Amino acid sequence: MSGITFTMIKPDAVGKGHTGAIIDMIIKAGFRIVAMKLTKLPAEKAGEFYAVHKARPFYGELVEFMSSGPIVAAVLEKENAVADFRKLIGATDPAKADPGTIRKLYAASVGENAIHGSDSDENAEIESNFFFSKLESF
Ligand code: 3AN
Repeated sequence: MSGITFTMIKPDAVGKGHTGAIIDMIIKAGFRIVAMKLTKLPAEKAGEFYAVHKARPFYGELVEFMSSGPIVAAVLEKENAVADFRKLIGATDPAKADPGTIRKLYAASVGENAIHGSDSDENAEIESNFFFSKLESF
């Protein structure tokens, strides 16, 4: 069954000029881009997006980082999208990410880890709706 996932190429990866290479990997892995935009998150919006992490010690740092520069947000479609995309991006900590994954190639640290991928179908839907109206996807 076809499903969707949501991704953000984070400010570190966009700032270092890795956007094109990462989008190329996503397309070659078989994902269809349903919606995509280059945008910048005000701290307030970044805080809202990561509200589930509010109690974690790194929340302030995460919000500051995610609003520090442009990001690329996208909705991706593929069979088994959530799990397959998590495989493509690799572990949260790039030191533990498998070779050939996006985080292994482009992430510097657990905090500045290049890319986001939804962790469930439910969150994929919520996160996609946070950034895009249904009219913007096709
Ligand atoms: P993932 O992005 O792999 O789902 P989560 O949900 O555990 O990982 O964490 C969300 C985001 O919070 C990560 N992408 C990362 O940017 C940040 N983060 C997670 N753990 C840490 C940490 N120990 N220190 C700083 N930032 C962290």
